[in-house]
Amino acid sequence: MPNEFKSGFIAIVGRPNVGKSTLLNSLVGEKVAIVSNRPQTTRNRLMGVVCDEKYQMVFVDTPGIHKPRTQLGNFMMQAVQEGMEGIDALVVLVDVTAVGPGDRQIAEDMSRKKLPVLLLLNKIDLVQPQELLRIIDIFKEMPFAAILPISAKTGEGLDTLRKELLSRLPAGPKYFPDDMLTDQPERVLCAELIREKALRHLRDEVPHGIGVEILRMEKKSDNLMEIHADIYCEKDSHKSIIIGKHGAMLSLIGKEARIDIESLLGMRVNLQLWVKVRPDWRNSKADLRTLGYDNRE
Ligand SMILES: Nc1nc2c(ncn2[C@@H]2O[C@H](COP(=O)(O)OP(=O)(O)OP(=O)(O)O)[C@@H](O)[C@H]2O)c(=O)[nH]1
Ligand SMILES: [Mg+2]
Repeated sequence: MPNEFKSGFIAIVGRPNVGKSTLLNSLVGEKVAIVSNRPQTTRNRLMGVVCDEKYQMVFVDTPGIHKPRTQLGNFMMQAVQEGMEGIDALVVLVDVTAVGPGDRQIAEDMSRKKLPVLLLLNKIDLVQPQELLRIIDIFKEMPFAAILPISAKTGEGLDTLRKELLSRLPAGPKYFPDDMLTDQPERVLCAELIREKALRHLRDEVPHGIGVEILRMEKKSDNLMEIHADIYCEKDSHKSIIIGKHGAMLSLIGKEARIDIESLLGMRVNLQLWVKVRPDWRNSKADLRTLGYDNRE
């Protein structure tokens, strides 16, 4: 039946930093996932819902595929696996400015899955057409349902992507209400926005060891939310960097996070941040559980 409602779950996978979360946000039209130019920004799987009168596409963003070196890394890779369970289609992203053997291996493995798999060549706004042709050549023998050049950032190619996906989705129900954009609770979104600002301003090994725990969210009036959060880091030296000279770095992170959280919650926010040293928290079961990186459902 040509007019049947279509729906389905579509996982977004690929190496770290290729633009998976940027793509999710562009498709949803709102920021539901944090984005940074540091690899391993996304640590958990999360959903973004895209609706129309004819369809509902539920995109599942996943952490970048990498070799885990910590318990947190194991959790992230498990989130990738779980993100690919029960899906109707899969999109594999590569960054056209940085295609390596890891991308080839992932593309090869994913292209053989028994469901529609699309390869997205992302960040085409950064390369010349000649270079794009060379990259298409690398993947063209692999059994993808389609290979599409896109820019998650500018939106180029996303209409074609939606059409290609729609033509491959089954008839199905509306899984989520029209106004639901993501499965992430406000508390998690707030913690993520704080982490995003920390990633933006910190470098070297500091970003990887950052975790954010929301301790308390308390509505003080109709128009004011008070939020207390801890920023975890792994060493005293990292703590000094995060706090910065006379507290300048922490106050910058706090200010930027507060602006985003205010627009998310639609009210004024009083954001109180503390920095805590938690040596090796990425290998501590208790800390991972506190931060929501828990393998048990
Ligand atoms: N120029 C350009 N930059 C992009 C594009 N898509 C993503 N980026 C940038 O690439 C970086 C990584 O983007 P993310 O969306 O965080 O990548 P990711 O694949 O989710 O990364 P992980 O969560 O670490 O696996 C950010 O700096 C984005 O702004 C694009 O189409 N063009
Ligand atoms: Mg991401």
